[in-house]
Amino acid sequence: MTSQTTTQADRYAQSTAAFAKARALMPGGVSSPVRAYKAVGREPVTVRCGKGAIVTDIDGQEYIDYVLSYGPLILGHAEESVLAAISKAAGRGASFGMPTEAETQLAQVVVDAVPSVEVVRFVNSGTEAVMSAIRLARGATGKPKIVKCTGCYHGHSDGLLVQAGSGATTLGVPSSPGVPEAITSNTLLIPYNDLDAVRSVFKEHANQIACLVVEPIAGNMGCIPPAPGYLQGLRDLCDEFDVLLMFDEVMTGFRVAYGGAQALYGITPDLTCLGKVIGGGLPCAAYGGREDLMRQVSPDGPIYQAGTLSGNPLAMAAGLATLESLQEDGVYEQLEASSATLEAGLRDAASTAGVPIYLTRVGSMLGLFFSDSPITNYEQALACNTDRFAAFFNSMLDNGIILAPAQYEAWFVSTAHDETAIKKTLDAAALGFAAAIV
Ligand code: KE4
Repeated sequence: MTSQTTTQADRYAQSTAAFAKARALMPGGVSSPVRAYKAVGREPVTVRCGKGAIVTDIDGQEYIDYVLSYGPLILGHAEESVLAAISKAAGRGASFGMPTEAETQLAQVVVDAVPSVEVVRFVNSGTEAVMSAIRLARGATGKPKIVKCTGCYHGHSDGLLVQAGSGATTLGVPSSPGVPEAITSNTLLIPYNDLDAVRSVFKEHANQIACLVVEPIAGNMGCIPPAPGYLQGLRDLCDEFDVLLMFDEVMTGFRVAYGGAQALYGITPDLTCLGKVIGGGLPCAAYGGREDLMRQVSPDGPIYQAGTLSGNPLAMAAGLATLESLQEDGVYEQLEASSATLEAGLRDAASTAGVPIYLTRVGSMLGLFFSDSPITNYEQALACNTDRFAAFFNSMLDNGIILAPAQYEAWFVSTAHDETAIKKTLDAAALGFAAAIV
């Protein structure tokens, strides 16, 4: 029996029935594992629709949404200008497999916005963006190895499904069946926020490392900002050891600032991966960077990468409408103000309930850790009290607030999260922290 009482079971009756059907047909009943709610000990709600900051489940219950599709919906659900752009594009045809002006328009917006991007290629997911950018880094440098941080997630391509294995140099070993060790042996793992570890692995594998890929703000072990000087240190060490620096800004791009984390912190990588916000909720991602590197991508150069639906006109339209809205004066200031109010209120509510938390925030991206000590890397994140997180999550859901169902995800705020939504969230959080004292 799940953690729901009988009346709660009635509240979620349609979702429960729908999830049973889904489970019969799809692994875990979902199209992506985190959505199955395994980490919080209950069945997920099935969503009927969304509008602004609210999603409504098929039982008719409304929730203030901090998942926002794990980041893309920075303007909230079903935003009018995005809907209109998608509808207009759809009326002209869904896909052509031929150049369209919309791709060039969105490419121009990305190149103008993101400091490192001189040339850009659109793909369909963040996984595809990072996988392709790594192939480019290896092809351009002729070096086989890559370096990533434990706790950072860059999609599910084989070489990135690794965990620290045995061996002094933290050689990557597969974190999933089906991934050959021959592939993960080229992936080297280091802790996040540790420049000594970077220097050490660069020295040990000198001349073998094509790139270091990193989330400039880690968003897949909760939200963990870079330590002061960390990103500059990465830039300096990559220059010293002739390693390409790749920022995975799939989550942070256009989220924490219009130019992403690289604009916010003033550090320019050699390659950048984007996703989520640039598609406005439709499947769209991209990789880009220095022109001398990107011109090596097919058909300009020999490094192959392709995609039937890459640059899809509907996704381009949704992305263009979204990024155009983000160019308006005051948008990021509004996101900053509402997110800061949420942060302060969460701190107060946890303090009142006597629950130790470690709360992080960069712009409209937050991390709430049930921990009485700071969280700066994956090892520390793993030590969090996930039972308290689950209790908090379930209480929030039952009180009309829907969060990502795992301690190791971030909260996202949209321009649609107004004062009323934030206040309702904080009222629910007071109950949630009281429930979390387990
Ligand atoms: P996708 O392949 O899911 O579009 O992107 C992979 C990816 C790459 N890089 C970063 C920094 C990411 O955050 C992601 C995907 N983020 C997760 C959220 N933790 C997507 C949610 C999911 O897997 O369902």
